[in-house]
Amino acid sequence: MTTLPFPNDFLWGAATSAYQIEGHPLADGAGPSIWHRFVHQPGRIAHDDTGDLACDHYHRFAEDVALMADLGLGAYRFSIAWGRVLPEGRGAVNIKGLDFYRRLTDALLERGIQPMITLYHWDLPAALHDRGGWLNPDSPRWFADYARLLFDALDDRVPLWVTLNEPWVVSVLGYLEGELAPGHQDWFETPRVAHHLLLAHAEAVAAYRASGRHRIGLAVNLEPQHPASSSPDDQAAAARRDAFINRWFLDPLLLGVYPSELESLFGPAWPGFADADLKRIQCATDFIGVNYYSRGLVRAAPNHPPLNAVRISPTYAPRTSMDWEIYPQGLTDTLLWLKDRYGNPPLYITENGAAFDDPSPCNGEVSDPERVDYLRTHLCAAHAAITQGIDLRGYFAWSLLDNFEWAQGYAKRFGLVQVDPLSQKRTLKTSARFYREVIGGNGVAPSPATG
Ligand code: PNW
Repeated sequence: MTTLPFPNDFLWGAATSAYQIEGHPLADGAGPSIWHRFVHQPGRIAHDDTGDLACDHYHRFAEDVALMADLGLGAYRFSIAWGRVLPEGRGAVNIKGLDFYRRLTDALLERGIQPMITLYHWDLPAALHDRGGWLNPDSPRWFADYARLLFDALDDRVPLWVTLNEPWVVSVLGYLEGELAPGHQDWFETPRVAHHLLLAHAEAVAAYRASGRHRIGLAVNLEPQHPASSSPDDQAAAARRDAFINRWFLDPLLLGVYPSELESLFGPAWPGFADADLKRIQCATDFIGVNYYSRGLVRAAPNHPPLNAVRISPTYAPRTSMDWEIYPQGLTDTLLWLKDRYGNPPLYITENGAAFDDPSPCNGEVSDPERVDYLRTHLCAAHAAITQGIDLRGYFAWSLLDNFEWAQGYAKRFGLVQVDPLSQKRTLKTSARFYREVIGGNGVAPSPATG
């Protein structure tokens, strides 16, 4: 069988986030998050689903860690709910909340699974939101204080840290489009939130340099932007969207400047930022985490400020049940673009995966050939970029479990493992078995037919 081999020390993992899987968001003294509030506003989430129970991982983490071991995972990326550890977001520590993450970390290490901890996957403590949240210039310091607490508690056992998950999604879907918590639609707020998130990352990295002994990075969502037609308007729209999505956070972090396009896009809503801030933001980050799902096919749309561009779903192309085009080549292109533009930084694919309408279990297994195909083609795409010299250290499938897919609730399922929302029963999908073989062989066969 022809298999494409991955580097010897390549890390094979799967990813989740706290609010999406844990359930019991107020248990043991935890403070509510903006997500807890948001889901309890009627009409915000499909079917008014909530994360109140989610995958009940808060109680079932030992079973879930056993599942990970069964799949042969070498690493697991999870996030910490800030409000479990600091119910008010700052100040008094809730030891029971911290203990949950200590027990989870130890359970992983006992099975030889390396933890990668994301400090912020969107669940800001509501108490901090009431003080302005990410709009408050003190927010980077709040975040760094919280980060320092976790470094002190867990860095002796945790080799990989991610400060923020997808600051673009936090800023744009949370503060401009309003689809995610806190549900604002204000383009004066958006660039300020983005700036404070970049400063928060920088402050946390600075705190890590003082005491941390391992590696810390940032996870960003990236997608190549292609014009939907050869018209100059569509081409210009795709270029704007590239600056807006792919370069907004990475240019200041790695090159020390915001893309100049942003100022013209936001016009009067773009604040001037101090040079000292930009100096602070351009900080040594040990790796970039890449969350890759699809590409953007972009059409000019004059009535859609600030971008005047929209992403369309090509009806002729294969799509997932999120309506996202399946476009593996875009992963190779994204990884090579990172190498060329930013000088070959160390990379992890911190998320990659797909939602499909899976069937019910049959003979103890869930058949999901489309997800197997998605994973196979994207792993081949990652391999192609490795052969062209990128420094890719690991791959994390999104997601280990079917979970709470934000505004889509439980309707969209990304898991390698099916979770029945009523019985909480976990059932392996074919894709989980496929991934176990990839991990076992440290490589991927390009097509089942050649096997
Ligand atoms: C990521 N976009 O979100 C998140 O990190 C996960 O929590 C989430 O479950 C997963 O992708 C699947 O949606 C994204 O519009 C949400 O470009 C939206 C976009 C990208 C990523």
